[in-house]
Amino acid sequence: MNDAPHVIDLRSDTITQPTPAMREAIARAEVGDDVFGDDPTVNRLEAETAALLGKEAAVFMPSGAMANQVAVRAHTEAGDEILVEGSAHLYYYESGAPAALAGVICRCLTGNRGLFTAADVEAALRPANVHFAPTKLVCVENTHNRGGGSVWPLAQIAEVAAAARRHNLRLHLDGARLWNASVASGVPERDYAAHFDSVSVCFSKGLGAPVGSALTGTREFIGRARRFRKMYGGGMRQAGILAAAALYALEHHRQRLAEDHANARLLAEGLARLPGIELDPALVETNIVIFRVRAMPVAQLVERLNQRGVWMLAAGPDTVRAVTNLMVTRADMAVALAVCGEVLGAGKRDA
Ligand code: TLP
Repeated sequence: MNDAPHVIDLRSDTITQPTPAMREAIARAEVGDDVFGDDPTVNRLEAETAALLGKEAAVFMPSGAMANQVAVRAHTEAGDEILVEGSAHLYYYESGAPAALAGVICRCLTGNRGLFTAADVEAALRPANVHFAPTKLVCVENTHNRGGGSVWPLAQIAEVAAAARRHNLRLHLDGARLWNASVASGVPERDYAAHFDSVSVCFSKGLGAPVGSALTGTREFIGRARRFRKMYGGGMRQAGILAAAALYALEHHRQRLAEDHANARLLAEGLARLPGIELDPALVETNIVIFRVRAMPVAQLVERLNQRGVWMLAAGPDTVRAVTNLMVTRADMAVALAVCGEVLGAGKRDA
């Protein structure tokens, strides 16, 4: 029996656990040694992911970070420069991997909620000259995590891509939450993907698979990526166990992301009404809510919420992030808001 108190876990959509039906799909998975290319379930997942994104090929990866870093490695040579927004996951949260693993330098663009423009790309470029690291790659993140789950307008992506092409730059999309962008905007994943040479996607965030991502691109690029996946220690064996969960998630959990988005909006609207919180709910487009806290130190708020079973994470010195996901319901949003109200009210009395 499980007597643990009900926790409303909004730390991330990575906390999602496989549902009973997903566990059944895992149990039934046919497997083989994927390093030999023998795993039928991995092969099916790769084919379906590539088709969904309109790409020639895909390779299954253990994590989103590996998918991004293999992409950077496969697009560049040591000493190259890549253009990336300054709070993009690939730069901000991946342990310095572009420098450590690919030997590239990151030139950071300043985005608006993570989104930058073609003019930002143009302004960052320098003429070919022995003094400068050659710029090779532009990286985009959609939705943008630290941007608050922001969705790129397709036209803005097209302009950025056109600028990159004018200067012979390649383009990579960190589409860890591309599914959320598509559900929110109605733009199919493949329409976003069409502007990029490579796209990484995650099955283990909002889609709810326990593990797994994919990198997609041309057959030739994915062949090269497979070598770096192996080099980075990401060659997996009977990975069909994981691919089965990802296939199940692709089929059954994409459309339900709309529920996560509605819950996030509900949470944001309630939070915006609380004292000492700064947030524009109209900016909450998907499942990520980032808000500024004026009422008390962020660490104190997070700690007090945590003690009452509402789990969120500090996103910066005065910001908190809440991510709606498969494990929380609309009713949980009301409970979370009531708890936030109590904690912030108490904070005011303590002051
Ligand atoms: N994001 C995690 C943390 O690492 C911050 C989260 O809780 O949101 N791209 C994007 C846009 C991501 O948000 C993440 C994970 C990744 C890549 C990396 O995926 P994993 O964790 O599978 O390596």
